[in-house]
Amino acid sequence: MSEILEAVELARLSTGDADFDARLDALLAWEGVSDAAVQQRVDEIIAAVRTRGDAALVEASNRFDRLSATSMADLTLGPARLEQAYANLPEAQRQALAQAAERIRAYHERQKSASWSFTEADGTVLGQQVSALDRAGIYVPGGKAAYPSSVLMNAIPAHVAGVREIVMVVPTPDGVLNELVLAAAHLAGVDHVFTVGGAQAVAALAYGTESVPRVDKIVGPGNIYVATAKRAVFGQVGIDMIAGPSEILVVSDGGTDPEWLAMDLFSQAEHDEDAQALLVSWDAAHLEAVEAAIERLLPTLEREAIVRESLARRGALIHCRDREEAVALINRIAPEHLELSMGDPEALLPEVRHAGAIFMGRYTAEALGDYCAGPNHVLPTSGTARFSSPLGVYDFQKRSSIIHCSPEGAAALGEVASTLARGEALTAHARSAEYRIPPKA
Ligand code: HSO
Ligand code: ZN
Repeated sequence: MSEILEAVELARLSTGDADFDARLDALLAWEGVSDAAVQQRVDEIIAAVRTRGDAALVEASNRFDRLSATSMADLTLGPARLEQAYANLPEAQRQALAQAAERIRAYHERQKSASWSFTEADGTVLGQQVSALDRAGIYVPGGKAAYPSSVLMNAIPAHVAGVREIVMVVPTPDGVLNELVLAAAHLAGVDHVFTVGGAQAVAALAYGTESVPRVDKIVGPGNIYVATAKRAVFGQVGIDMIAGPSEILVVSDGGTDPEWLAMDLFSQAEHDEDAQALLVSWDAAHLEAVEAAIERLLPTLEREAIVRESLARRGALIHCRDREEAVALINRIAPEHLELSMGDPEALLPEVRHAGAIFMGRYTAEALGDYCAGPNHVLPTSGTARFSSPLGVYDFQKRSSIIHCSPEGAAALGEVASTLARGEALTAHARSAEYRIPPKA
């Protein structure tokens, strides 16, 4: 059978269909990380690294990545090596990387939150002091998802927040290093790189070894072993999120070139067979035109097989009645990426409550945001935009509360605290507060 004659397998849904809700739910369903066998292996690896440190880390790396390291020195890259990777890049790549890094940095600078305080009438000062984490660990996947752009997106917010030390881990199966990833690490201000990956790398970052400094938070995507390990060490360290496959929801008013939209859907679908690309429109003829464009353009793709599989597994063209239905769908799906491909996206924007990143108008391809527009491309997936936000500077900052009572303030608050403390039968609390109340004259 000829490839060219093969029709694309892509679900077509209409909000008017009786089974619409069930079909949409089935498309959106995504099983998170929950495999008992994986869990057990991960626990064993973590225990080994925790108790035997570098030796276990070297052993696991040799075994899983087919290396022959004799010590952590063989799995460590210093600043000079990162700088060399940057210097040796082809000029066009070096410039593009530098331009992207600069725009990402400028955008994230605006996210920095500052300490604040205020003074009450009796002189008591209340406030919040913001400080950066001491150390952040960045997990960079090896293999098919080794993205230099993700190094920038994870490390730059940490750097902007003022994190003192940024440690990156990246597996190098068969010893293969990705020079662009190292160059990005140099640009983003990464301090150390260890060429280790998997659960063993997560364990090393969480507990520290003789060579790997213990970090305070681990960010970055990874395979099921990495995700399971991050879950297991949460509490010992902070983590960012457990990311699912990437998704895009395009909402079109019918006025955008169907080929542009087909390629926008492909750009997300080419990440992974489980990635999700959805198109919603109230213009039925337009949906057909995009479907035709998909058929036409699919054979021109380098990653045609992955895209076909992704569209067949989780893609859909969805017809809705009007803009109101489109808005309801957006908020129900809570997509990682939302393209409002229309002439007046501002009219719809205030009604969008749940989306990781919103790409406005016909010209804003998601791909621009993936690399260089400035906002972060690490975004909440699988509907978690209902309660979470893009990775940002705020993920590397934390807050301490400040209370500085004046004598008058201590007296006034002492009365309140004493009453509540006696109500809880915590009399040492009550007396501690009462000591600060001057005796009545
Ligand atoms: N769309 C991906 C990010 C990415 N795209 C990296 C290309 N490189 C997840 O947001
Ligand atoms: Zn992408």
